[in-house]
Amino acid sequence: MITRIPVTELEQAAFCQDGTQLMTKPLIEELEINVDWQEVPKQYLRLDPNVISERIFSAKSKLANAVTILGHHYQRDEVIQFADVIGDSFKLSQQASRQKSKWIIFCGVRFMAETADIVSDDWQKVILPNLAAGCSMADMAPTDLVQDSWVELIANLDTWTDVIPVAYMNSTADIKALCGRNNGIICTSSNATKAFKWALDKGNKIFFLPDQHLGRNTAKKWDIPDDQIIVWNPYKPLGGHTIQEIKKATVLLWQGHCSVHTRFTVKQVELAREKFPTVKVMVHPECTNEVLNASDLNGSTEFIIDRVNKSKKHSVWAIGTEINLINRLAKNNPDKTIFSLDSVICPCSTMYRIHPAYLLWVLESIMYDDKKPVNIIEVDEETKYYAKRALNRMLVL
Ligand code: CIZ
Repeated sequence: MITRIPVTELEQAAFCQDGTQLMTKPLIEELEINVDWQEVPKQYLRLDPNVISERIFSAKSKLANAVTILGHHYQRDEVIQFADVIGDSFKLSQQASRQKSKWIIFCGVRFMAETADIVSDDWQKVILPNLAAGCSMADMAPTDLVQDSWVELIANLDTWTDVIPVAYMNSTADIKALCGRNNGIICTSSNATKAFKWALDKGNKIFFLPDQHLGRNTAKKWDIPDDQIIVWNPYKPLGGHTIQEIKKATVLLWQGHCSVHTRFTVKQVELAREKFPTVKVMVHPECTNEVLNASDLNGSTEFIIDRVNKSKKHSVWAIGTEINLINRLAKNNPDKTIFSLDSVICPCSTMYRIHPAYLLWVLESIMYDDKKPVNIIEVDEETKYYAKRALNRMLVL
């Protein structure tokens, strides 16, 4: 059997390191890490990070209101310092639809820039600084495989409206559009519970993609029994199940995962508790169900930030999410002890590909000749139409 592992997944551990801080180096040195990088003009390769910062400040002030920079929480500080808005993918997309600038530079990953293009006006242009910044989870659900699985699934059910596709925001525009075409909806990690209720009011099954862990954790919040939650393996006929199993299932989970959040383990939770008896363990719902059960709290990126910021002085937090976000929380809350559950420093390798030199390159491209911008992300009209339909259903939840 041939399976396709996305290159973004194979390269996920590329930036992991033991015990040292992540430090931005000239791009040429970071390119030595052997992952897929987009080529940039040679003049950007050797620039010192301080020089890059000065030039970004200068380009940003010259472009003024023509440009908005959106920075995802998982970006490095050297990029975040230039963000006009910082947020999770949903908040940033909402912001994209409210901005009045022509150029929206999305420092995040491809599916986020696609969503920004879907919700922004036609005269606005969305730019992703490095086109190699995919998302390994979104890449685990490529259009052709999902489309074939969907056709196979509905062909084996009594009526196709029995099953409602629910896609996590962290999916490609094509997958969002598949939901829009087929009575489905989009959700984020903060409204997945409501989206499940919405879907089960309409049909009797959910086809959830691409993250099996968020799907399983959400199904469990609704007390859906284990034998009604199955994983759909797209490389096997009928996802690896019998027709009886499919008919019995309430939730079918696409076999995808987040490479950052699946690094966290129950053992790490136990070690944190041994070392700090008063610790509160908080994890993202893209972690496995075992890790969620071992933790004290779980929630979306915005939930994690809010809880830590509002917690008492001297509180101790072990957190299971992306390391740039955890480091920033620790820096902004010096009166608390905040650390990652995982002792290995392992940033999201696709987010980390937005080296500041790429941000400088795209800004200067607009500044010197705005007829020849680079790295525009454009979703075609039909995909936009259906993806928007699924996104709009989420907005009324
Ligand atoms: O969608 C996002 O921004 C991520 C990665 C997670 C979340 O909980 O917001």
